[in-house]
Parts: sequence; structure tokens; C-alpha cells
Amino acid sequence: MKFLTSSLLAVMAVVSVGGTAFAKDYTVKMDKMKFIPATLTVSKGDTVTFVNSDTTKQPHNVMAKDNSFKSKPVFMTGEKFVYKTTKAGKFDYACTIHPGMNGTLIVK
Ligand SMILES: [Cu+2]
Repeated sequence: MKFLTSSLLAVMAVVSVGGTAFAKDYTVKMDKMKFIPATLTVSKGDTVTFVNSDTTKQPHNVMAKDNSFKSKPVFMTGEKFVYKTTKAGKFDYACTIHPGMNGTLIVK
């Protein structure tokens, strides 16, 4: 019984360490003409949710410069754009409504 218990603990330890193999969810907020965080690094398969949480009620969008991902042209406060990453790379993106509102998504 003692052996069984320690084996079970060992299995549980492996499962929790192996958690990095599972996809994670990240959030990028859009507020006051900024993406927060402006640079985000994730692993391929992870999901990034862009949330318009702008306290000044500005509309925004998310457009990757190489078209790898893009939201609808305008989304309002409280709306989200969810992108499940499918390829590795460094993706610069912008909100085309607001010049200078840029972000970078790094997928490893
Ligand atoms: Cu914007």
C-alpha cells in the first residue's frame, strides 16, 4: 500500500510537470490605444484572446501584418477576438483604426 501511494504521487508529479505540454490561454487587453502586454510569447497551440477592455470605449481591431490572423474590422468594448496559434514565428500586428497601436506575438 505504501508503494502504491508513492507511485501515485510520482504519477501526479509527472502530470503536473508535464502541464507545459498542454495548450494555455493568454489574454491581451486593448486599452487606451495600447495592447497590453505589447509583446507576448506563447507556444504553438496556445490560444490568445484579445479583449477590448478600453475604458475610453474606443473600437479596436487586430490585424497581423502578414495576415496570419485578423479580427473583424471593428470590435467594441467587451468584445473579444480569439486566436488559436497554429504556426511558429514572430507576428507583428496592429489596430488599423489607431496609428501607432501595435503589438507583437511570438509563437515558439
Ligand atoms: Cu485601436
